Order: sequence, then structure tokens, then C-alpha cells
Amino acid sequence: EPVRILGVPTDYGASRRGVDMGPSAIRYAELGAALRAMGLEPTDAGDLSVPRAEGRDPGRADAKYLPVVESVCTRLADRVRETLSAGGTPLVLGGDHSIAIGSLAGATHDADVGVLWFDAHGDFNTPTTTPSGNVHGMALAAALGRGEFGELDWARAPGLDPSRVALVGVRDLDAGEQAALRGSDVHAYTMSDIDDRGVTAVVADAVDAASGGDGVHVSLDLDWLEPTEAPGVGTPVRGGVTYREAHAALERVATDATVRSLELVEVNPILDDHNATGELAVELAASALGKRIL
Ligand code: DIR
Ligand code: MN
Ligand code: MN
Ligand code: MN
Repeated sequence: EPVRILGVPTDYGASRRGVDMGPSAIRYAELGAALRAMGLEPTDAGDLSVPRAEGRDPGRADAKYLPVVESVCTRLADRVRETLSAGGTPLVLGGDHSIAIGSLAGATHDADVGVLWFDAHGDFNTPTTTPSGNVHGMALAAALGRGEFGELDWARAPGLDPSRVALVGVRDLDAGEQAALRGSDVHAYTMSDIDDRGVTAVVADAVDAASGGDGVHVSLDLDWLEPTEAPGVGTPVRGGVTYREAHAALERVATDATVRSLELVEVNPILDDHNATGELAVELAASALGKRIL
């Protein structure tokens, strides 16, 4: 189960430029050394090639740059699938959250996979409900084949069961995605749930919901954290989890879940404070992959 690092330097799914530099920032924060210090032997498969964004036409307003997102996600899905079938653990570095469409298409190939989605947002819009047209706000809906994504074979993750998907720490939903989430079997735990019950109890429930198959895919949007902890993200939302809550959550994931694949998304070095968010991404990846203090 060696960890294989796959970089996806793309920002076509987001409104602000810069998350395409996320893979560099996370590597520069010594991801490889952090994993080796835990006794893992990570390999780095480099970055997918992504066309330059400057001067490109976004195309349709309700799903901007969708053909480029398709191209990136289709290639990422192949890499994730190959890594898993070789017995490896994919560690995908974004890039904006649209890449989760590719990660999930690859992770669910011939496998029964649950999902833990740590995010301030629901990423549950479709082209019909999106207020922005940004695909990163539709990634989870796309993988579940909701709305027109149901007809897009590259987007719909085969066999992904909404009742085995858990959103943790949501605090910013658009009206349309709120209605869609209420009407779906996806488990959504808000920041209020974390306030009331504590992060470890909430994560234990989320892990229970996602478990039972071949393991879980962990999708960590760094805007899940309080923006003072993670300033380098495109869409910060006040009221996120603290540094310590984030570690407690991912340590719990490591002990209670079978982590089959992991992705770290939305790190934006242009907006960051001396790579604090890149460094945080490295620390949280180590926790999710089983780092122990003693
Ligand atoms: C918003 C923002 N709900 C949208 N979504 C973000 O554009 O659909 N997701 N930032 O990470
Ligand atoms: Mn997201
Ligand atoms: Mn988000
Ligand atoms: Mn359930």
C-alpha cells in the first residue's frame, strides 16, 4: 500500500486563479519528508498536464470550462484506478475541488467506496442550481450523477451510494443545494453538529455512515478550517474548525476508517500567508494516514 502522490495543477473549476499552484506548495511544505518520517515510502508520480488558463474561453456560463474539467478528470481517474489496482494509496494534490470528480470515478472502479467530504461547502450544486457556474461547487453532485451529470459517463462515479457519503463541517450552502441535500440520502453534518457534539463524535458517525465496503475516499477542502488557520483558500468562510479539531478529526479517520484514497484541495498559494495552508495540508495528510505522536 505505498502512498503515491498525484499532482493535479488545475484551477478551471474555481473562480479565483491560483489553486493550480497547490501541488507545488504542498510538496514545498515537505510532504514527502513528513510521510517518510512516519515510516511510509511515498512515491511521487508528478503532475498531470493541464492546459494554460490564460486567454481561454469559459464556454457555457452554468458549467465553466467543463470540457477542460472533463479532460483533467478523465486522466486523473485513470491514474487513481491504476494506483489502486497496483495496491497503492492515491494521495491526490489539487487543484480546485472539481478534481474530486476524477478521483471518485477512479476510486469507485470495481470497488464499493464510501466518501468523507470535509468542506465548508456542500459542493452539491448542478448546472441548474449553481449561482457561480464554477464546477468545484458541483463536484459531489457530479460524482453522484445528479442532474445532467447523470448522463455524463466521465463524471458519474459508478456505484457510488449517497447513503455512504458524509459531508462534515458544512456551513455555507446555496439555496438550491440546501434543498437538494435535504432530499438526498447523503449524510450532512454541519458546524452546529460539531458545536453541539464535538468533532470526534461527529466524525465517528460520519465514518460509520461511509464504512462497510472496501474503504473510504477522504476529500479534504482546506476551506473546511477557520480562515485564520488556513488563509490560502479561494472561498474562505468564517466559523470553521480549529487547528486542533482538524487534527482530532483526521486522527479519528485514521483509526476508525479504512482510508483507500485521499485528496487535498483548494490550497491557493497566491492568497496564502507564507505557505501556512500548504504546511497545514501536509500535517493533516499525515494525521489521516496514521501519524502517531507516541
Ligand atoms: C458556491 C461556492 N457554493 C458555488 N462553492 C465552493 O460556487 O457553488 N466550493 N467554494 O468549495
Ligand atoms: Mn469543496
Ligand atoms: Mn469549500
Ligand atoms: Mn447511511
